[in-house]
Amino acid sequence: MVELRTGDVGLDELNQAGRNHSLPLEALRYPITPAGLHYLLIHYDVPDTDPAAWRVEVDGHVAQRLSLSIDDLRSRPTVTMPVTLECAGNGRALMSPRPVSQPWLQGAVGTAAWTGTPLAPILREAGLRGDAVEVAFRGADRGVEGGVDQRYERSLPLDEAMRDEVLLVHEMNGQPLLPQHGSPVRLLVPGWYGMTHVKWLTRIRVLDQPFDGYQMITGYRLRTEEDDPGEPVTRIRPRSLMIPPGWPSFPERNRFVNAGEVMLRGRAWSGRARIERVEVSTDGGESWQDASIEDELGPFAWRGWSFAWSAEPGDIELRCRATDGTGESQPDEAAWNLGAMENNAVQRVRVTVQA
Ligand SMILES: Nc1nc2c(c(=O)[nH]1)N[C@H]1C(S)=C(S)[C@@H](COP(=O)(O)O)O[C@H]1N2
Ligand SMILES: [Mo]
Repeated sequence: MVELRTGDVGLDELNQAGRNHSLPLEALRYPITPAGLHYLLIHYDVPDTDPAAWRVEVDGHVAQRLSLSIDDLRSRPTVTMPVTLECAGNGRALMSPRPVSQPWLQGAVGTAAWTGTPLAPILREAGLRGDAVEVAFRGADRGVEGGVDQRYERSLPLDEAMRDEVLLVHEMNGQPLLPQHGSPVRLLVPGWYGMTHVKWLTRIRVLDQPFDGYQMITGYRLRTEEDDPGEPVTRIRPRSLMIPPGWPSFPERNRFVNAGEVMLRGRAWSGRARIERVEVSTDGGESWQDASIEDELGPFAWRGWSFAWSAEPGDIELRCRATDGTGESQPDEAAWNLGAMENNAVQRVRVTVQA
């Protein structure tokens, strides 16, 4: 049973919010998010890990099992890629009712330069058996979720696992992974929502049938009723965010700017196709104008955008909206589901413009 709530967040949600922080939106100014400002989501506890003794076991429907140390992974061909990660639950706290979970506003996103080695050659080395259909990835962390005692574990269909950009990463922004981001090694699946990028990776299992673990079958499904099997959450939907302009009040975080030209800036991303367009509304969604967009940092990373706003005195609601190459745009209101996932509704920022 999913417990749904409306109204204020409770102490259980506050505990999650304190453990798992979002990107402060002003940090959208950095093309590569400094590691300490990157959002964080850990379902259970950060496990106690020892990089020197670490092994990643590759087994299941393979010709030959492998057991890889961190040095083994480091000595393999190395790739560094800027990749935007976003939690599938981003925006959850703005939905009503919401499930008791991590109560994100909108900052569950970040872009890091990840360094690691491609997964596909490792699977080829192990020798995929003809009956292989999926690959499951297990983390070292253990917890009870939905009444199920588990290790955090997610799977990918074989063709997704074999894509060139799927990496086993051991560095973030040129530094060994921090404990909270999956030290010593995590999976990176560019384009997919955050839950796919399994941290503290201990085991890679090749399966001859779809994996039926909790995080695949119960968690990360789009359902509107409990007994509906639902669609799986996969790739990131288009979204844009702006750096809230001006200065905030404390603690309400109301915002103020001076009248005159204000340069609005932000980032836009999608895991489905290239971002093609970003629009801005400075009149609460009545009218929209195109922002200028910068080149992307890479095929799986966000694009910067900017828009020169002539701010006139008054109380204003700003909005921004991204469209990707599939033609999908952000909706004004998010479609509701039990897990409050894939909320990519347009951001609204209220600003008082002072004369
Ligand atoms: N082992 C493990 N991997 C995990 C998680 C977890 O709780 N345990 N959380 C997932 C979720 S839901 C997200 S959104 C991302 C967050 O990655 P980050 O904390 O490095 O930003 O990690 C994913 N990988
Ligand atoms: Mo997530």
